[in-house]
Amino acid sequence: MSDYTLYIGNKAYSSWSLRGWLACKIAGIAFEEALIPLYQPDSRARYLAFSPTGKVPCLHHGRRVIWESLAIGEYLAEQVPARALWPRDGDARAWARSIATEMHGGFGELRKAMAMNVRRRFPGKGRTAGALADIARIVAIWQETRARFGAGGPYLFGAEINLADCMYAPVVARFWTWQPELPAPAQDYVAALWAHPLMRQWVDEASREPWVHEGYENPVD
Ligand SMILES: N[C@@H](CCC(=O)N[C@@H](CS)C(=O)NCC(=O)O)C(=O)O
Repeated sequence: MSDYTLYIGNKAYSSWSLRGWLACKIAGIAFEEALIPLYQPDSRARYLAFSPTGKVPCLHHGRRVIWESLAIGEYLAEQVPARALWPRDGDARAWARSIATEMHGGFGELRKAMAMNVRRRFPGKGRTAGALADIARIVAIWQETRARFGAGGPYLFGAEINLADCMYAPVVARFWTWQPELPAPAQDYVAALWAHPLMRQWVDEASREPWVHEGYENPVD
């Protein structure tokens, strides 16, 4: 039995879980996946039993508990240095950490207006002024990152996805669902990450989940 356990929420909706799960996958660790659905009467109590914040994702490694998606990424980068979860080049690594942290702490308007639901498409909806402002900044981040560091492949830092891509993966999922207008380079990045085998696996598993939460199924505008 693996001594890593990753606690996550519904694959259809849990954007933070997707980040933690992708980080575990690209780290190449063997881990048990404990999916505990959100929005059930007992969800809060169940989450508090494994996570001090009562939130997912949460990684257990032996006696260690690591919560917060970015902390999980940092922990795995330290545990599995051979995998280069952050870029090896110092300039690229500083940049990657900055854009990952900007995602972790920001873009609340986008998150509010365009929730992640990898099973549904709501083209043209959710375009609040705040969401559009967040999208403009994200497009600029992607464009500049790819221009500086992405020459070797379709992802932010080239040929392989790293922790920065993990942090932006739920944004890619949101863009697939809500289809905001994007310049071609951003569309290309969305298409590349959406087609990545790990994203395909996540979406496929989400499509087989039984749980439906109305809050994610009916856009207001
Ligand atoms: N900043 C946290 C956010 C975690 C988070 O908000 N997770 C949501 C699911 S996507 C959650 O657990 N919600 C349950 C709750 O708030 O009761 C992280 O990076 O992991």
